[in-house]
Amino acid sequence: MKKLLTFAAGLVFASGMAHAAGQHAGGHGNSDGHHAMMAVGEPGEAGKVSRNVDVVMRETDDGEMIFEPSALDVRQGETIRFRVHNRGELEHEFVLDDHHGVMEHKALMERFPEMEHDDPNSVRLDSGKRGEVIWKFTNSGTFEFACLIPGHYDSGMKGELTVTESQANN
Ligand SMILES: [Cu+2]
Repeated sequence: MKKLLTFAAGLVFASGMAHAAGQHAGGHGNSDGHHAMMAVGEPGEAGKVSRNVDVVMRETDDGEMIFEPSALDVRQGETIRFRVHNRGELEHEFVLDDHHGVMEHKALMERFPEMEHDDPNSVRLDSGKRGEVIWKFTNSGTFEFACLIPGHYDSGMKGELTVTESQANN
């Protein structure tokens, strides 16, 4: 049941996003089109990683939940391996998306707290665990990374991800 819900949710996000952004680039004729059409980019290949970026997730003594660093900068065209480490006491996740996608996903997680998603733009980790997301940033713009486990985003688990337009066309 969880898998079905996850899959259905992905379709809802994708169609909502496509309509909102009016995007037509990419994804046509691709059976995995709902990922390929994401504004933030597409799943990256391990063999094409240009850079590793370390991200820590944890709670603070004064009750916040945070990502370190709290903002990330990449260049358009880069494939990044995000090496995510949950150094907190609670379960956390790292999700990459545009603001619209994050808000939709957040609302869904609040309605279905048991929902699990193993999409390539996210990794969910138990306390003390490490994981990674390999992602290719095909579009420039301002995006987000977030933890959408209910309550966490509003406790501070969000950050801005800026993708700078590449000078050389690669
Ligand atoms: Cu969290």
